Amino acid sequence: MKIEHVELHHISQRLVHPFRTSFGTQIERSCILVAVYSDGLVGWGECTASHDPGYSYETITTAWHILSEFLVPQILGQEITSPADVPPRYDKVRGHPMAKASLENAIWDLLAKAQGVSLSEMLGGVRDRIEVGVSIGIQPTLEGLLQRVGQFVDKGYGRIKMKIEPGWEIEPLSAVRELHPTIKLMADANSAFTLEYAPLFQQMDPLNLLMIEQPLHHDDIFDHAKLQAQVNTPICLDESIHTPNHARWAIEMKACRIINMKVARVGGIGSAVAIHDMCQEAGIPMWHGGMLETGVGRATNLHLSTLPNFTLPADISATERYYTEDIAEPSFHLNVEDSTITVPTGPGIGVEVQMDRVKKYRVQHEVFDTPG
Ligand code: OSB
Ligand code: MG
Repeated sequence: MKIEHVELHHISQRLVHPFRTSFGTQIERSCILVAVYSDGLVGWGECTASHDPGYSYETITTAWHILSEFLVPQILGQEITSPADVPPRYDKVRGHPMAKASLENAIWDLLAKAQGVSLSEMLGGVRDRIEVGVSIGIQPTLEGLLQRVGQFVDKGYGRIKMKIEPGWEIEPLSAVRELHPTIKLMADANSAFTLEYAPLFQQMDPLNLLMIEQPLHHDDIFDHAKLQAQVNTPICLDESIHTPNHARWAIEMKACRIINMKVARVGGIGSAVAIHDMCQEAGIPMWHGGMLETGVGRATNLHLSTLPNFTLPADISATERYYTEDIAEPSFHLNVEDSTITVPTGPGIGVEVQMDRVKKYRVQHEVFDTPG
C-alpha cells in the first residue's frame, strides 16, 4: 500500500484522578496520535511520550521532532506491503522508541484493516480476553490508599499494583496485604531505589507479592541481578528493557524473572514480538504494561497481549478509570466475573477514533502530504 498521507495530533485530556508515581504527579495526560492514510483506510498509533521526561527521556516535543523530521519522511509516499518494511526505514535514527512505535503501530493497524483481520489475528494471538489489574498511584494517606484499593476490588479488579518510593513501601504494602490476604498484589518503584535498599526488599518477601517492578535505576540491569539474587520475590523489569538485546542481557544475567512489555518503550510491535518470542523460549512470563493510554493505545496493547507468553495480568484498566470521555469508541469495560477486558474483534485495532473529540482535545496538529 502506498502511504498517501500522515497526520499527527497532539491531544491533552484531564485524568479522572491524579496519578502519582515516584517520578511525579500527572493531572493532565497528553499524547500524540499518529494517523496513516492509504486506499481510503486509516491506521492509528499512539505515542506515549509524556509532557516531561520523567519516565523516559522522550517527550511530546522530542517525539514530534523525530516523527516529523526523520520518521514520517521515510514512510510518506512509500509502498509498504508488510509491517517488517518499517523498522529498516528507521535505521538512521538512534533511540526514540516511543516515536518509532507510534508510526509503526499505525501501519500495523492500516495493514490489518486492508486484510480485513484484527491485529490479534494478524499477530497469531491465542485469546479473546485479557486478564487485567489496576495500577494505583502513591496516595496522600494510608486511609486514602486502603479506600482506593477497596473501591477497585469492589469494582472487580483481581490484581492490584501499588506505586512505591522510599518512605512509602513496607507500611502501605503490609496494610493492603492485611486487608486483602489473597489478592494478587504487586509493587512498582519506577526506579526510585538503589541496591543499598536490598534489606527493605527482603522484608517484602513475606507479603507474597506477585513481583516487584523496576526497583532500581531506569537503565540498570547489573544491579537488578544482584538484587534478584538476594530476594525471593520475582523482580520484573520495565524501564530497563528497550530492545531484544536488553531482554537477552536481563535473562542471561538473571536480573529479573518477569518482563513488563510496553510496545512503545521497545519501539513498536515488531520489536515487541521479538522480545515476546525470546522470553517465551527462556521461560520468562510477561504482561503488558500501560501508560494511561487513550482507546487507541489501549486497543493496541490488548491485541498484543493475546500472544501466548502474556500470562500475567496486564496494566490495562477500564476506560472510566482514566477518562470521562475517550477519543475512541467503544470504550473498554471490565468483565467483573474474571477481571478481564475483551479484545475488540473488528479489523485492525477494532476501535473507531472520534474526530470531533480529537479536535476538542487537540493542542497541535500537522499534516504531511505525498510530495508532488
Ligand atoms: O511504570 O508502569 C508504569 C503510568 C505511566 C508511566 C509509567 C507507568 C504507569 C502505570 C500506569 O503504572 C498503568 C496504566 O496505564 O494503568
Ligand atoms: Mg512500571
